[in-house]
Amino acid sequence: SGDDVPTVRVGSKKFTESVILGDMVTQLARSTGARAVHRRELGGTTVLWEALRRGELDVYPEYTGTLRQELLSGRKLPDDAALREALEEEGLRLSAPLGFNNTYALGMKEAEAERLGIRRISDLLAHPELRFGFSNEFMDRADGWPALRERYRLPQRDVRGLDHDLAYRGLESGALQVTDLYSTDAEIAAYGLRVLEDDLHHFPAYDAVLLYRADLESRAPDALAALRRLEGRLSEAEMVKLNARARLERTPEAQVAADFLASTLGIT
Ligand code: PBE
Repeated sequence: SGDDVPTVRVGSKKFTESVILGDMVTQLARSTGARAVHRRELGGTTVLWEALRRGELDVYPEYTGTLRQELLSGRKLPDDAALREALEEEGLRLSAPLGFNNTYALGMKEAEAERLGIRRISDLLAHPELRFGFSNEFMDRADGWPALRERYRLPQRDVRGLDHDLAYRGLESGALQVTDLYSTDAEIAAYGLRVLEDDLHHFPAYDAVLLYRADLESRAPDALAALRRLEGRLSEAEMVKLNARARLERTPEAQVAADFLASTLGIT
């Protein structure tokens, strides 16, 4: 009967890549006959994490570095086994990595970085006058601006928070000179930005994974198996291309997701 059809509740964060991945998950779940709802752009990292823990969501795309440095930053997690164990205590599990790392990085317009001789984050020490603009979440996170400033002893004081999607236009107009990039953003190449070397290795790896409630394994095993077909299937180059279709060509995320599933996994 229809009552046997499980419902999978999917979430995504407020940025394009997260929505594309959420749409892939939603479509994969539906391909097994499950019902799936996608709460798109539900909020920032903490909002998604809390909704999952409260049982309002079953699954959302997350990043290993975000789990380690932000969500579980109070705990000692020397390796992946320790990370999985800490999540298990919350009733949560991880897929294997999807295949790409989306790290934070600092970026500047190529010509300006060249003129000022800036290649590494350490080079910013010699330019206290630069105008910084960081995504709101980066301003607050345990791996974000306060820790980065301390690690590199950065002297800049003209630092503001903004919506990540506005940062690229801010660089274009000159309102900002330095911003946090997400390394799979299509704008990095499109706007000709220089990604500064993280020479003190402040940022960890942010491998994309699916974070899900352990009870999904008994409640919707077929849907979960379908989602896990994304494991190891998304290279960094592929993810940049998908982000470019959505952000630069304005193709709806659901269409980008559907085209990827059709061409890579033969799911229509
Ligand atoms: N990231 C880098 C962040 C945003 C940019 C993908 C690791 C995150 O969503 O956790």
